[in-house]
Amino acid sequence: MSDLVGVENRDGISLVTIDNPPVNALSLGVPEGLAVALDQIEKDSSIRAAVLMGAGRTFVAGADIREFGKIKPGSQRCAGHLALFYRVESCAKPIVAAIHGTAFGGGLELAMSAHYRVAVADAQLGQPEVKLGLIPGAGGTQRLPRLAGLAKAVEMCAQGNPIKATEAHQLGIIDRIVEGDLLAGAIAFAKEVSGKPAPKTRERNEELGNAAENAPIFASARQNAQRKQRGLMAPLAAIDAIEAATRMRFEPGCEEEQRLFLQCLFSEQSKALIHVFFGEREVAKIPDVPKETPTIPVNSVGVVGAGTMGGGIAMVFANAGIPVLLKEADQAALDRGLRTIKNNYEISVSRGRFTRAFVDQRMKLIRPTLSFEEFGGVDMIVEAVFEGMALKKEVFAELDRVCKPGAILASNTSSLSIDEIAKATSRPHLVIGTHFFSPANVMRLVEIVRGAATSKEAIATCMSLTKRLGKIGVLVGNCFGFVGNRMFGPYRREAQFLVEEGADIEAVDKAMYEFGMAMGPLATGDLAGLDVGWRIRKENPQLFKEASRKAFIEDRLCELGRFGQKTGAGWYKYDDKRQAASDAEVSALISTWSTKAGIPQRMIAGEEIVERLIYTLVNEGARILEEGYALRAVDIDIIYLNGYGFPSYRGGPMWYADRVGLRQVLQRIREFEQRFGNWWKPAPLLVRLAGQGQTFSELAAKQTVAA
Ligand code: T1G
Ligand code: NAD
Repeated sequence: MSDLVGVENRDGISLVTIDNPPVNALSLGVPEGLAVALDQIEKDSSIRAAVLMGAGRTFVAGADIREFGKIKPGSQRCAGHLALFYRVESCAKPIVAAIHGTAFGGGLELAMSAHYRVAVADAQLGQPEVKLGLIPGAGGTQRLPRLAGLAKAVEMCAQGNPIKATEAHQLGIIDRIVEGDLLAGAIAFAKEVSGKPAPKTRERNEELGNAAENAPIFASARQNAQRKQRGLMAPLAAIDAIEAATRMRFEPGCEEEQRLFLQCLFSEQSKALIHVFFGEREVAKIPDVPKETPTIPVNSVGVVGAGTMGGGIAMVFANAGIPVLLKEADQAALDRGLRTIKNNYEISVSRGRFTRAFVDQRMKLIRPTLSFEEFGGVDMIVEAVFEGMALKKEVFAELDRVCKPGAILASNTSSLSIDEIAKATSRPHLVIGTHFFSPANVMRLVEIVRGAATSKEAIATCMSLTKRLGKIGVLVGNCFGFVGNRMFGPYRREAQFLVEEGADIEAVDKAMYEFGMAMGPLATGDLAGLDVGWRIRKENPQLFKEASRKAFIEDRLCELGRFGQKTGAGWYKYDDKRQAASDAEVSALISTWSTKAGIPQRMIAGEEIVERLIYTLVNEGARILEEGYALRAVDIDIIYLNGYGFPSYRGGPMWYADRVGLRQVLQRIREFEQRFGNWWKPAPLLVRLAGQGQTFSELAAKQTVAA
């Protein structure tokens, strides 16, 4: 008997407990233990029914994702779950799945193969496989539509979002919501149904509709997937599998599901998304800041500056139920900031994201002020005033004076040195960077910037706080532009070079959009504001003196006041609905200045555009890793997926390079260095890894980031 599955006889009810912490995944030994339990249930005449339950905090959270990498084409591993669940369903004695925590993926498939399901009200049920680039592979696409109906099954499998047990009860997936003790409730239920015929989900076809009524459901689901999950193959495969359930009997339907599942499993997309799944968990681990490091309680915060970022950051804290003191320089700016917050909330209510009551509550948590004197009681401050060192130091000196000794002082600076800012205070150990991304109330990423003196407590506090805010915190070192912007600068510079050499603005953006980026580099510049980079270039000429070539078009655009969407024109011109259109004036400006600079014009293929832009990210990422400003390559990947719209199904720039092959990437970079110039000098780490046939992913985590 596997020690991962326990069986005991409770007065004629067999209690089968899966005990495989932390999430009772169907790891090796669990299906085997379940098979033995089934033998006992079937053979033991004293057993009238059975209850299936997870030990600890959850039911089964799915197949063991770590095992997927070991599955080779032709292996029976996943078909194994299918066969086992068929046996569960075929058992003559009723089996009741008792659900708490999460029943996800193979966990929900197991529960649906049981004859009945009971759950506590706050349990969650879902088929999140598409988030791993997969589809349910153990009968989920065949059983879920039979229980929940077609439309809901398509939604759950194609989008991958969980539902609460209460909704699952209304849908007919769950037979009873158990108040109080789940085990007692499940055993009582099992006693009620023992001796009755055990209903098989696979025989329930009444919810499968007919071709005519189903066609619009599948059509709109496919449209939705192509629009909202652009480039992802798994959502479409999940829809195909569910459609098979409406066209075929159960068993051939499962075979079709298996075929589509294996297609996804062996795809590059799934490998990338599984890398992302574990990456999002890995970035929370900082080798020299162990998880037992004490944290500073944060139950109230102050935000200084209510502009583009300050307003969004105040909403993030209020949404998490943390009271916010929001300070501005003057009443007009404060009113403007509060108006923007209110408008953003109105948009969320109109889109059904928040209820009116929720928004009213949250607005009450945001208290405006014009005085620093009120900051004496707050646990943490996030500063988001204009990007200038002198002003930041002035503000931090004030905060250091008025805030209580243990309060953390964080800056949302996107490029300035945390160490320099900390010099304005008497508490450099409590000064840290919390670099949110615009719009702060939407973007999931927060770069947490470690200064030379920043304490482990301050780091641990900010890492756990970002999780509490529903964000992903990634620890980075204190170099110029930290990790994300340090890579993004050269990326956007290379985009300018491509345009200066003759590539169309639209062609550059289109190539990157088709590669999967949320937006092309030039359109992104217009969104963020071309003046932000212009001011940084003017204030930090030392940063660009090395490169033998300087991009010039954006400076020319800014000199004409074309800052992008905020001024109605940048690389593109914008109408009052911010719809972009190409602008002949810009094309003329480019050819004038490129001719003046003597840059030969040529047609540039999409492939070269993608390679030059992505390999720029990779090369700079390799330098950052080597210099120790990021702990792992996956940290860079998670930053780019959650802060810069890099396609998740490509895993991030460093993972992508690993999959292309570092030798191939290096060879192309060397060719670009030959053709274009020294800014393409390959990063020493890339040269070394390519030489040794290694990958970025194999690099061990650094102990800590460089300050
Ligand atoms: N397999 C292996 N490890 C897993 C795992 C899984 N399914 N789920 C979680 N872990 C690890 C995770 O890496 C972390 O490890 C620890 O458990 C705690 O997780 C056949 C094909 C359940 C909501 O997609 O969504 O079934 O970092 O930090 O925030 O058709 O984990 O501590 O070393 O996330 O409380 C489908 C994935 C699989 C669910 C808990 N199932 N898991 O969240 O903890 S495919 C999923 C989650 C499948 C079938 C198909 C969440 C959670 P470490 P955590 P949490
Ligand atoms: P912004 O110009 O929109 O807002 C700055 C606000 O600070 C203004 O409203 C101004 O009135 C206020 N302010 C100035 N002095 C003040 C003082 N003494 N007390 C209180 N308020 C004061 O700028 P932003 O885009 O929100 O940027 C703020 C910070 O966030 C900068 O450091 C910037 O680099 C960083 N950042 C910006 C973005 C972005 O995309 N805009 C993204 C990440 C980080």
